Amino acid sequence: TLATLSTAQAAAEMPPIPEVTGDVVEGDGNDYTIKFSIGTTQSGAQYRGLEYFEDIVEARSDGHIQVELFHSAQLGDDLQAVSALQSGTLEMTAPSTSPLVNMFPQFAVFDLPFLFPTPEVADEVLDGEIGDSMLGIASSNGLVAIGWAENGYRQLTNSQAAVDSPDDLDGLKVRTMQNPIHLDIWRTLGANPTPMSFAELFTALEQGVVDGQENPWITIQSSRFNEVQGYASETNHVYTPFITLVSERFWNKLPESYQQMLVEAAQQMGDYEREVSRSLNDQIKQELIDEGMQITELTPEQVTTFQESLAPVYDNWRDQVGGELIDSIRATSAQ
Ligand code: TK8
Repeated sequence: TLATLSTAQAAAEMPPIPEVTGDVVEGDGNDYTIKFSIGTTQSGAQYRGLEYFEDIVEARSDGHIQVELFHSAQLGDDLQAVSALQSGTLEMTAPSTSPLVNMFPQFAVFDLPFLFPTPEVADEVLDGEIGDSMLGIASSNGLVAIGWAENGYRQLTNSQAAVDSPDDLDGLKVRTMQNPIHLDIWRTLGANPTPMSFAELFTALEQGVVDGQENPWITIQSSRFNEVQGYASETNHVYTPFITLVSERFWNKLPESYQQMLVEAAQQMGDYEREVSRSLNDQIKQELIDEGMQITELTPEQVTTFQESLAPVYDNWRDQVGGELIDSIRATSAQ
């Protein structure tokens, strides 16, 4: 089918999985298995990153750690996978930060609209002091947070009509992640938002339970949302990271040498996954157009209209997120 074919083409043009670097690490003589589950599909950038992670960990542990990969929420959606980590029935997952905001209120910074103007700014924040402190915050509640990757810049899709201004959103039923800032964003824009797990989304779009959703191009295509959504708008309204999490129960069984190696592998995976995601972004947008999706690109003035409409969201969340944090990210952007 067309969808399978284009997925295969996209895969062919992904940057190749790098060679594993780094020495074999001495463990404690025991063998371990890591089940690593994600919500996105096998044809996305995230899964490709996991394949690299598997290569690194199996090579550097000399086969003493086996990594088993699960995609498409086979072992649960983002929230279910996180609670499986907490209870110790799953070893690793990499959710979007947004569904975790009730557990880690500081993550709300990643939900503020238009805060990260470029991927470079996102990298500086994630790979710098702010990102490190967020990993520290998320290393609690039975979780150990060991790195960042990206879901990416989110784009609106819908089944009804082209959207280039908040006026077009009046009453549109938009699925959001399970996150109060996202709900606020779409309410503020005049839409009718419903929070829902990603695992239920395709069916909800197909059956018309919701009219639209928002996700990065690569997630839209790899989940084949374009088969049930005729229109898209290049809004880039939120930049969503993926956070790499390990079950603390599992982590505490590992010798320190393996813990350190997993941190290094998560960093290498995150760098590579972001490279894949970014190199595919424009290519996949074009493929979506070729497959018949009508994509509306916004003029700078139209983007400004969205930004101005969303000013109240900053007023509502500034205290929870922390004014200083917002200002320091703005200062990073201004450099
Ligand atoms: C995948 C999710 C997804 C996210 C969402 O597990 O729920 O819309 O963007 O990609 O993390």
